Amino acid sequence: MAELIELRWRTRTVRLERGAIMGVLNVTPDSFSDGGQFLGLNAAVEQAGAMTAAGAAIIDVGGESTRPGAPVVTEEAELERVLPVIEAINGLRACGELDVLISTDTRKPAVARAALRAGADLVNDVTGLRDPAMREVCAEFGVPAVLMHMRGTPETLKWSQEAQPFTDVVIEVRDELAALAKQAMHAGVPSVILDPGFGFGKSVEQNLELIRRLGEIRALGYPLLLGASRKSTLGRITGVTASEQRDPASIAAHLYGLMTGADILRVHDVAGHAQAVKVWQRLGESK
Ligand code: HH2
Repeated sequence: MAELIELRWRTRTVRLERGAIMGVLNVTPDSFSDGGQFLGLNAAVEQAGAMTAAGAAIIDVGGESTRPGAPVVTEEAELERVLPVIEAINGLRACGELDVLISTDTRKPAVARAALRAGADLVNDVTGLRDPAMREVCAEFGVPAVLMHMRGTPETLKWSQEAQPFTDVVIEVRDELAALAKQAMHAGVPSVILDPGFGFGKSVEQNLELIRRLGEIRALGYPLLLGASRKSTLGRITGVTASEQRDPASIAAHLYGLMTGADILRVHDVAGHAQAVKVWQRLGESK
């Protein structure tokens, strides 16, 4: 039996196996890997169904790319992209056709609020709920949140892969995430999942060091999410320039991350990861 991790809502608790998969569903024209592929409602909902059938426990619906240089998306445009998709997935769940959690990948409080109203179960915020209004929304709806690490303040944050100066990247990311978690819990967010922010303002070596020493962040006692899927660090290591061809590299990075402390993997290739995770889970079972 695989180890379980607990996500808490105000009114319920969900237990997921370690190695649970969050499938990426970007409803954007410009995401670095799947941009433009799932812009139409039918294509997006079909992909959500395919990812669920392949083993995703969570579908992460995003309407704004975080790739370096991506244009800022207005609240209206982001809502227009993600709401119909969340409503449709929620509708399929209501009639028993899909069994999956929905997360809203946004840093905008109004988008998070509307997404939660439309049926999203949790919030995935790459800015770590730094904005007090984001903490308020999660507390008000009583939902868990993924707090990702990225250096900067809400005013100065820009999507950047320029490596930030860290003396010890793992200790500093751990301490910054601990402070964000404390802030969120204090505001009444029922539970949080921490994420080191692979590829966000970190060098290749810093990203690798984070994966090698995830256990030090896991020791804070919160579930840990890792999102290395198809990212440019993997391209730099392997020389594979087309991001959609980096799934084998993604699986290698994620399996290593599971060994060092990750609980949930945020991935594009759900089927490939589901196979790999099953084998990893069986290998970890004692006879
Ligand atoms: N990475 C991306 C977006 N959201 N959320 C979490 N929690 N962790 C991550 O590592 C993370 C994230 C970037 O990847 P992707 O969504 O594939 O691309 P884009 O931002 O271009 O849409």
